Amino acid sequence: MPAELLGVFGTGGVTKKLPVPELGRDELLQLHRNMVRTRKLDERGMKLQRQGRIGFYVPSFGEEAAQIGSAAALKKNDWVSPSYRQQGVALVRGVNATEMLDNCFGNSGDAAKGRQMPVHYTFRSHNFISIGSPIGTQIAHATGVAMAMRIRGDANVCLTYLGDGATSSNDFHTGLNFAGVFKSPCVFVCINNQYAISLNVAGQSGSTTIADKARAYGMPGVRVDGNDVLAVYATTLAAVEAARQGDGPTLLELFSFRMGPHSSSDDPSRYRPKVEEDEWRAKDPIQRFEKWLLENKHMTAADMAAVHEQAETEMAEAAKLSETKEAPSKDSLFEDVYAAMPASLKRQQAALHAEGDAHAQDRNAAFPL
Ligand SMILES: Cc1ncc(C[n+]2csc(CCOP(=O)(O)OP(=O)(O)O)c2C)c(N)n1
Repeated sequence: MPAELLGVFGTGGVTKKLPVPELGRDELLQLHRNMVRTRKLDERGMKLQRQGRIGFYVPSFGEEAAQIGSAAALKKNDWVSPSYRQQGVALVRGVNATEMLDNCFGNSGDAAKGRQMPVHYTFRSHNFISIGSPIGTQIAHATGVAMAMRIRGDANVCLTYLGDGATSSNDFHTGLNFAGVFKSPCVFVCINNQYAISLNVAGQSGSTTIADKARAYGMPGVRVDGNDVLAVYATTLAAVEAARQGDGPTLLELFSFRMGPHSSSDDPSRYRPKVEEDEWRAKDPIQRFEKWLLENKHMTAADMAAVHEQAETEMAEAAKLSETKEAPSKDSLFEDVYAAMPASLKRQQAALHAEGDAHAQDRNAAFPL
């Protein structure tokens, strides 16, 4: 029998209802605030790209509940091994929007010193591992990180994010197989947004659900309404605590939908029926949570409007600040590889300086994606 679909709100095809998790009002409001901040950051990122001010962006529209609910279940010392659609997770980990947009601008504030693609963040002090573009590599990294923590005797968990497409990668098998055998304290969170760029999940997997795949690796597979932030929080917390107590890994499938394009280079109208998009727009995770918050009298409509306005201002100001920062220095090109720079690199560095501003006009060349 395929895995049940769990939910707290009880709509959206849920087959098993969960109790409301024990969260105080401040925690509920924090979940809401971070979901709205994620939406506003994505809107800002897309606008910056459309205006030609950054080269590329990857929005996570529709996946706010999946990101915020799962990340909220982690403790400060836990680790995250993310995919490239996890800006909401970074916000929950305490990264500020300017730090993220610094990466998108590739400026001197960027932790990756402008050497990465936009939206490929790395935040060591927030236990947020560098994002890599090759699909699935973060899964095997997470298993290894979790195993290393266990060998060191830390009571920490590593949570990794992957898309439905990533379940076809070699690293999915490698990571889940190893974790299943050695009981790594790891949680595999698959945000099933139903598309790997243009390929629908049915073209990706012969399995009825992604959660069902867990059985083959000897771990629980849990399928959750990924647009229900309370269900995501409750199920992730249970999986994280099981891993922390030595009970081994879990595969969570957060069933959701990518409401926007795959990236700023994509046009989903070429491969996705509009009726499907309309159907999922009606299940917008922010609107669903807001409905619940209103019904349960945790917030008023005016409170919500204020949160949206603050988040809008926060992201506009972050973008303004990032855009004023200078590019990384030319000398940073030569840093971080050798403790003592070899003579060959010193010659190249001198040659670069001798060129002066000869290639200044190339600086604003269009990004190739
Ligand atoms: C190994 C590898 N193959 C192909 C690609 C090109 N690619 C980039 S994103 C993507 C789709 C991934 O889909 P999914 O894992 O479902 O995640 P989503 O983008 O939906 O969040 C592909 C095929 C890649 N980056 N790496």
